[in-house]
Amino acid sequence: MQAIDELKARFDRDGFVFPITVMSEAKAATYRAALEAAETQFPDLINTKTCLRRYPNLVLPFVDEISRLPAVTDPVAALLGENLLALDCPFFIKEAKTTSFVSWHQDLTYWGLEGEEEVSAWIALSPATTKSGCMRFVAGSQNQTIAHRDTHDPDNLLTRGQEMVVEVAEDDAVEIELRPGQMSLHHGKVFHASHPNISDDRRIGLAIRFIPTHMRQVEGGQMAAMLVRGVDQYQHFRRCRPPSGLLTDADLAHWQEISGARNAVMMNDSP
Ligand SMILES: O=C(O)CCC(=O)C(=O)O
Repeated sequence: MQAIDELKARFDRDGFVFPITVMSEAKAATYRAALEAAETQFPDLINTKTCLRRYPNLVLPFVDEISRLPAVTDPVAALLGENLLALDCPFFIKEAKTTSFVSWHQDLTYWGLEGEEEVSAWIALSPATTKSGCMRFVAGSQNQTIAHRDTHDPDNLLTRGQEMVVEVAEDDAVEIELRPGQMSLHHGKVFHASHPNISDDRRIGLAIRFIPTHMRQVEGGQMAAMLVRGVDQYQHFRRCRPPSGLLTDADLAHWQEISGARNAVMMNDSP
């Protein structure tokens, strides 16, 4: 009880909480191996431009499994309630010694949701360190809404290369270092960014976007979401179906339809 109260207090004050251990390093290594086997077997589909970018939980059973682990959803349920949807869960992968980065941004400014009841769980499947380009958060920044501009910088991992129009004091950033199997939770409006990976290993993170079932989408068209905990008595989002196997044809067709709708929302108003 005390731990949950402390988690909520830290989340409310800072807009993030870390590190939370959700599995052993050995278990994280098995999920990483499953990911890398799929990347090798299906290189045209299991890459950061296609199925790893949007709803990998629809085609990769192990991603669906991670999104339902009680160790992951218990802390989220303490913040959002017992009935949870996963609204997408993109992988953010930076290859070793590459220039990919993430500019300073707030998530919720371009997702078309009503209100701010959203929590991202970022789960490390490899070491997230300052050297590998871990996420960086500005504590307490979730209480502001900042305009963003699209840059479409090809090195930026964000959909539109969007960035906040204000300068962020780099010294204010907290480095969110995580061991494989640990996660951070962040508020959808906390300022966050990450530098390139200058380490010798890949930096692999799975970012699960959790929302309570009563959340509504108010802009950009109807998106789909996966019920991962509790019941959905509202049905505000189109339902996703858990994968039936590894990248089956039926699941791929389902993925295409659903990811297309989310892409339309994410690019809404983008020049
Ligand atoms: O993985 C990163 O470096 C950035 C991830 C991010 O922006 C997010 O999860 O909202």
